[in-house]
Amino acid sequence: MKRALITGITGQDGPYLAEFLLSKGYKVYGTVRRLSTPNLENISRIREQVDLLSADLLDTTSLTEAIKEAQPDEVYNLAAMSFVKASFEQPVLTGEFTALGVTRLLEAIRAVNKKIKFYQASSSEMFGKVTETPQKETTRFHPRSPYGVAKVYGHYITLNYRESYDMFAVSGILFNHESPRRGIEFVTRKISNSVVRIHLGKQDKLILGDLSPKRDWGFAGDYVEAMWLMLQQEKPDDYVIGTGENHSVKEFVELAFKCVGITDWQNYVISNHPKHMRPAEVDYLIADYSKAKKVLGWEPKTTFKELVEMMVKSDLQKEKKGK
Ligand code: NDP
Ligand code: GDR
Repeated sequence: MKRALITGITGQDGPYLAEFLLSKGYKVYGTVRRLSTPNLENISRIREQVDLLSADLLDTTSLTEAIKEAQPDEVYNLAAMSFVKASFEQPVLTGEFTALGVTRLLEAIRAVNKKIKFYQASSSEMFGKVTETPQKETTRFHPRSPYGVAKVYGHYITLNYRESYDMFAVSGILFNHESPRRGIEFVTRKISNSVVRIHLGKQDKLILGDLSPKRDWGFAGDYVEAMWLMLQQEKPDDYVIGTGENHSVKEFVELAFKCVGITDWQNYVISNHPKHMRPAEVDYLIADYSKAKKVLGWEPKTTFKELVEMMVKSDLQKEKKGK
C-alpha cells in the first residue's frame, strides 16, 4: 500500500486529492495546523479514512515529525496562504508560508528520507504580467503580487532541491481551478454564492472589483489527477495544467445569473469597488497544457459552463438547507 502525506488537506484541493488517492488504494495522511476552532468541513466526508497530523509550514520540527510519523512515498505540498488580495495586506507572512514554507518542508523530507517524492503546488500567478500567450512551462515569470513572488520562490527552490540533492521534486504550474469547495473569498465562489442568495431574496447586491480580468478556469476535481500523474513519471519535471480557454470575470457573473434565470444581472452588480481592487492586477491568463497532454496523457474533463452550473447548483442546495 502506497502512502501519501498532503499538506493543506482542509483547503479546496486537499479533499479532492485525498479522495482520489484513497480510490487508488493509498493510505492518506494530512497535516492540519492548530486553530482555535478546527476547520474540517471540506474533509467531513472522508474524515474517518484519513489520518490527521498536526503541523505548520512555519515550524520545521512539526513538519519533520509529521513525515516521520506518516513515512510517505509521496508528499503533496498544497498548504499556502493562497489568497492573492490578502498577500498585499500580509506580504511578510505570505512569504513565510508560501515561499519559505516550501524550503522548510523540503528540508524536513531531506532529513527524514530523500527518496520521498515531492509535489509543489505552483501557480499561473507566477506568469502575472504575461510575456507570452498562451503560457507554457518555458514562459518567463513576471509575478504581480507578494503571493505570485512567493510562488516563484517555491517553484525555484523545488527545482533547486531536485538539482542539488537528486530528489524527485516536481512543480505543477496550475491555472485557476474551482469547485463547490472553493473558499468564499475567491471570486467564483463569491459569485455563485451571492447569485443564489440574490435569487432567494436573501441578498440585494453582489459587490465586486474589476470584471475585466480573464482567467483559465478549470474544475479542481480534474486537476488533482494531474498532480498524481506528475509523481508517477520516471523523471521529475514541471508541467502547466489548465483548460486552454479563458473567460472574463464578467462572463462568469453573466452565466451564473443565467443559471438562476436572471438576465438583467447589471441591476444586481456593483463593480470596481475599491475594497476589491488590487494594487497590481493580472489581466490575462490562458494555459498551453500540451506538454501535460503529451507526457502525462492528462486532459481537463469539465467545461466552463459545467463548472459554473455545478457551483451555482451546489450553493443553491446549501442555501436551501440553510448552510
Ligand atoms: P486553499 O486556500 O483552499 O487551502 C490552503 C490550505 O493550506 C488550507 O488547508 C490551509 O489550512 C493550509 N495552510 C495555510 N497556511 C498554513 C500553514 N501555515 N501551515 C499549514 N497549513 C497551512 O488552497 P487551494 O486548495 O485552492 O490550493 C492548494 C494549493 O494550490 C495552494 O498552495 C495554492 O496556492 C495553490 N494553487 C491553487 C490554485 C487554485 O486555483 N485553487 C491554482 C494554482 C495554485 P487552514 O484550513 O488551516 O487555513
Ligand atoms: P486569483 O483568484 O487571484 O486568480 O488567484 P481570485 O478568485 O481571487 O480572483 C480572480 C480575478 O477576479 C477579480 N475580482 C475579484 N476577486 C475576488 N477574490 N473578489 C472580488 O470581489 C473580485 N472582483 C474581481 C480579481 O481581481 C482577479 O483578477 C487564484 C488563487 O486560487 C491562487 O491561489 C492561485 O494561485 C491562482 O488562482 C491561480
